[in-house]
Amino acid sequence: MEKDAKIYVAGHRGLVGSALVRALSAAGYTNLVTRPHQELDLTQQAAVAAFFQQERPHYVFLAAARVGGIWANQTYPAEFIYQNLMIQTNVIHQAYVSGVKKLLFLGSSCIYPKHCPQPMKEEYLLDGKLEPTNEPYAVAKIAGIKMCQAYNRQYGTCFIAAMPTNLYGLGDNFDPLQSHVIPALIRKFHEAKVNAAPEVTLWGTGTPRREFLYVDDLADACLFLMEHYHDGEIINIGTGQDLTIRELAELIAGVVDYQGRITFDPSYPDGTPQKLLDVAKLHGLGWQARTTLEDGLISTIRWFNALKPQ
Ligand code: GFB
Repeated sequence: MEKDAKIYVAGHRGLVGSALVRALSAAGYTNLVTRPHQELDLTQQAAVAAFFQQERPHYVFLAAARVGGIWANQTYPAEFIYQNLMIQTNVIHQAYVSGVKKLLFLGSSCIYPKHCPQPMKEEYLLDGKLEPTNEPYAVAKIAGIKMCQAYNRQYGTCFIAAMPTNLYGLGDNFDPLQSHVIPALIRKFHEAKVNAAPEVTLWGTGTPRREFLYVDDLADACLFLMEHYHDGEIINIGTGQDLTIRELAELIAGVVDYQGRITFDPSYPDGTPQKLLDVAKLHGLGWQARTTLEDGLISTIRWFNALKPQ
């Protein structure tokens, strides 16, 4: 990507999009195009077509999506499948129509089967049944992958698709119900400490294993892939390391300095038993995550505390 190339970051106010804007700006890219949701609703076909005709970006990072944790996925399945299908279909199609040089579509590690061998290699896509808690979201993301590949095959586009593992970091959603596990736990432990609560109850059994990537590392990987990856096959982005939700909870409680009891409520769903990406392909290209989970948590908690003073 030339430093003055016009680059559209779709979803620039979200966790991923805002990290992409930080990374692109820091790397000296000067011609970024963004639109807040109030000005451009990406679920609206005509509005997206008009935007692409007007702006004609050279490169697109497609980070706009309806996302949420396990509860949000279970509670709003229709919104998750509808909004994601609409957003990605409109953006990918208009990127083709307006002659975008290259597009990066962001999927998710939940596209892999529920009982996938671990770590999950790219080739396991569509090898088995999906995890029911997020099937509508995963189906939308799989449609996005297949759409990129179909357009590449039929129209000769260069649309690449990367699958990040569970993400966290600055700009995350800390809603107690709708968020992913890391922001939820940061908030729960923070509030328990402030209120001197003797116990914090978390969802599920605490035994599922998850891999977490700091969102600024993800943004770095996305820029790297825009420069160095031109293949239509999907590529995983992760750290290659996982831990149990209980271990994660103990780590976050330690950073927040919460000393009460941690209990689990198994009436809440666990989701997939393990989600660990095989990152050999990405490592082979020369990219590796830099931020340890502990350092990433410290930065995220600092950001959260600045946002919500006690
Ligand atoms: O991050 P999370 O919501 O999503 O939950 P998934 C991860 C694990 O943490 C689950 C447990 O086993 C939860 O039961 N957990 C414990 C909690 N306490 C809490 C809590 O207070 N809040 C939350 N949210 N979880 C999502 C998918 O799955 O992963 C999305 O639903 C997406 O589609 C995302 O792919 C990356 O890892 O289970």
